[in-house]
Amino acid sequence: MSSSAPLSARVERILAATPVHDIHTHLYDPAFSSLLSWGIDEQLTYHYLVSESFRQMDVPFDRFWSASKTEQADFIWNALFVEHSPVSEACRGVLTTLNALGIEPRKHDLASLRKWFAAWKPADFVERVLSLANVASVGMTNSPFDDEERAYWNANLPRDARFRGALRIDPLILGWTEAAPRLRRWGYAVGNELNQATADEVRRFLADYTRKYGASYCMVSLPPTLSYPAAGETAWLIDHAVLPHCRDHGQPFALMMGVKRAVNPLLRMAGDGVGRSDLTALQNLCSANPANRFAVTCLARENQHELVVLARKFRNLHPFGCWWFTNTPQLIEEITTMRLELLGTSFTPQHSDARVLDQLIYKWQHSRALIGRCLARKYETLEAAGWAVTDAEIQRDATELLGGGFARFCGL
Ligand code: HDL
Ligand code: ZN
Repeated sequence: MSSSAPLSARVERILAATPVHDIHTHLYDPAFSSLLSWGIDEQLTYHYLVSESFRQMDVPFDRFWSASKTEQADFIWNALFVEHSPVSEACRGVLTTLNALGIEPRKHDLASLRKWFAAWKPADFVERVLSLANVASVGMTNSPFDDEERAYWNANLPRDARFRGALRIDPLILGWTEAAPRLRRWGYAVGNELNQATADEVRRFLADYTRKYGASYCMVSLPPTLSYPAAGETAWLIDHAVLPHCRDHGQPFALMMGVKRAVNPLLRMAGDGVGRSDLTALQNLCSANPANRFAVTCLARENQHELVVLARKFRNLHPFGCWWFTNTPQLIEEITTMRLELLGTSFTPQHSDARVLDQLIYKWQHSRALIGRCLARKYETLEAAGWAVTDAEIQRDATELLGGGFARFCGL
């Protein structure tokens, strides 16, 4: 397509053709077979749809949770697709995914959809999805505290290099009382007292699992109440173990700020909520630790502008993603435009957070379209000021936004 083509079409073409490095998902290497989630029932029982379906059906919680995955999917399909229009982002995502896979959802009932998915070999389906989504790599969420996952790592299975490790350490820094005895059982001589000897052993634990899981960064999700500096175990472990570990390994510390866990425990994984964080904690982290790098996403819409302004003040702060409840077309456009207008291209607009492999298709089709729309609008204003962008420049920007900038920030 020549440069005389409409700008929006050039941007759309280049973004679609640029493989994305998805920096945060809950997907696993296909070798971790029981942990890799895929197929129509997994898509429909995604916790986003679970919470939405309870609003449209009067199934008692314990009746739902005691049902099979298939029956749960039946409940959800009926409540959100048959009895009501599937206009939510997560519902639309199922339809986008089926459509991209060549299925006309209106012409199928769940039984025939299940038959269609059952015909796939997992390895072939992985290739199909990664190709359709044009995803070059998938950042996993690897928790040393997840026993089922630990067993797969201990089995030393041949790994798919496209599935990249990331060390998830919520239990370590948010639940030290429960984590300390587990570290001791794993051979790390941490005491109950937070002193240098304990810090050294926590750092040895982080280094061992960074190496074992091939992690390119450490990540934690944080409550809106996080304060820093502060007394208490969380700030102490961050200061004395996590940040020195990240400096030793030249890795960023990834913070996902503002989650309120178990707002409604009856919804189980679907029961988490959002709270506005006091980003003074982030300001203090960036300011007090200039040799550390922080990749940060915030869950509250109200935190987005302050996060961007903080990123203007601290070059060791890299905003990323429209996370979870902000992963909607309206908020992706708002947040991405805000970031472009205040940070240029020095941020990472999206991660998928996919839990089900198939979701990579819709999460990236929807986000590429929105990122492209925001970018094209900015390029149009440049052209109006006499600065016509070339395809090569659009490609450079797309590569940076779709994971190249984050890779550089990670020192990869
Ligand atoms: O803590 C996280 O990484 C969140 O992404 C949660 O896993 C959440 O349940 C989720 O999947 N959000 O998209
Ligand atoms: Zn996540």
